[in-house]
Amino acid sequence: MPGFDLGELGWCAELADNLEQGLEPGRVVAVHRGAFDVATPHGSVRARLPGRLVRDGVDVAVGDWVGLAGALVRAVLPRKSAIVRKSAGLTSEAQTLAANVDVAFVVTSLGPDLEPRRVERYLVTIWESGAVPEIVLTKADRMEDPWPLVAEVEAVAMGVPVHVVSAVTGQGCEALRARLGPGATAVVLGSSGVGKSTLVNRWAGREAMATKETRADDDEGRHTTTHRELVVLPGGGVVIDTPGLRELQLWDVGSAALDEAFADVEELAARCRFNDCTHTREPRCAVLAAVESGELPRERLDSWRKLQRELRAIAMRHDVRLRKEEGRKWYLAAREGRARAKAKQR
Ligand SMILES: Nc1nc2c(ncn2[C@@H]2O[C@H](COP(=O)(O)OP(=O)(O)OP(=O)(O)O)[C@@H](O)[C@H]2O)c(=O)[nH]1
Ligand SMILES: [Mg+2]
Ligand SMILES: [Zn+2]
Repeated sequence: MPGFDLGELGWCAELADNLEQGLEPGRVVAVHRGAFDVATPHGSVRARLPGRLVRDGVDVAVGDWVGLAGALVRAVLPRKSAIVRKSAGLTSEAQTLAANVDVAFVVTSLGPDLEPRRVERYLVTIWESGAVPEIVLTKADRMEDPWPLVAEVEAVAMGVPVHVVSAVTGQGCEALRARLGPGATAVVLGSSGVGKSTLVNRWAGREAMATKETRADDDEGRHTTTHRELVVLPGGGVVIDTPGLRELQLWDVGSAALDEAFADVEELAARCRFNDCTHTREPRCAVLAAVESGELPRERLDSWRKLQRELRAIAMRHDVRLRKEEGRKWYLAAREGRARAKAKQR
C-alpha cells in the first residue's frame, strides 16, 4: 500500500512538537462506525480508539491529527479549527463535521432554491470554527443570468468572497482550486445535491467520490455522499467532502461569530440611543430606522434575532448540563472518599 507524504497533508513542526514520543503521526481521512482510516507514511491504517479514550469522550473527526500505536489511536493532537454543529435530531450533542480546516466552502447551487438565510447560518458556524469561510455558487450553467442571485448572496456575505462556478463548463473551478496550496485543508459544506462531490472530483482529477448520476437538475432527493472523507489533491492540498446537511443547527457559538456574520446589524446597533436597546420599540433605534428606510432587510433582522435566540437556548442547556456533571463528579468523589475511609478502617 502506498504511503502518504504527511507534509502534503499539512503536517508541520508545531504539530510534531505536540506528539508524544514513540507514537506515529497520521491524519484521519474517514470515520466509520467505531473505526477510523488514518493516513500514515506507511499507508492507510484502519484504527480505533481504546476503550479508555472512548469513555473519556474523546472526539475524533475527519481532519484530526492523531498519534498511533499500531492500530490504536493513543492521542488526538490539539486542533487549530473545528467545524461543529448540534447533531441532527432531538439529542443535544455536538458533532464535529471537520477538524483542522483552513478554508470552509459554503456550497449552494444557483437556482430558485437558493436561500440567503441558510448561508448566514453557515457563516456563523464557520466564523466560530477558526476556519475562514468562502461562498461557492454552483451550477452557473443552468442560468441565463445568475447575477441577481449572486448579488442577493453578496448582500449577506459581509465581504466573504463569493465564487461562481460550473462543473459542466469548468467556469471558476480552477481559480477555486488555486485557493488550496500544498498543506492547506478545505471542506465543502452544504445541502444535498448542490454539487460538492462533483467539485471535489474535478479537483482530484478522478472519481474520488460518488456523485448523483441521474437528473442533473434535481436538487432534492437522497444523499449521495454518506460519510465524511478527506481527499488528497494532486499537487498538494486536501479537501474534505461531507454529506449534504438537511439542517445546520448552531452549537455553542460565541457572540463574536454572530457579530462577524452580521457586521451590518452590529454596526447599526452600536448607533442606537440606548446601550441595551432590544431593537423592538425603543425610540431612536438605529436598527429599526434602517429597516424602516429599507437599508436593512426585515428578513435579515429576523434571521439575526432567530440565531440569537438559538444561541441563548444552547447556552441555557449547557448550564443545566454543566450543573448535572458537576453534581455527578461530586457524587463520585464522595463515594470514592467513603470507600477509601472504609478500606483504612479494615
Ligand atoms: N448543471 C450542473 N449540474 C451539476 C453541477 N455540479 C454538479 N451537478 C450535478 O448535480 C448533481 C448532484 O451533484 P453531487 O456532486 O452528487 O452533489 P453533492 O453536493 O455531493 O450531494 P450529496 O453528496 O448528496 O450531499 C449531479 O447530478 C451533478 O452532476 C454544475 O455545475 N452544473
Ligand atoms: Mg456528495
Ligand atoms: Zn436598537
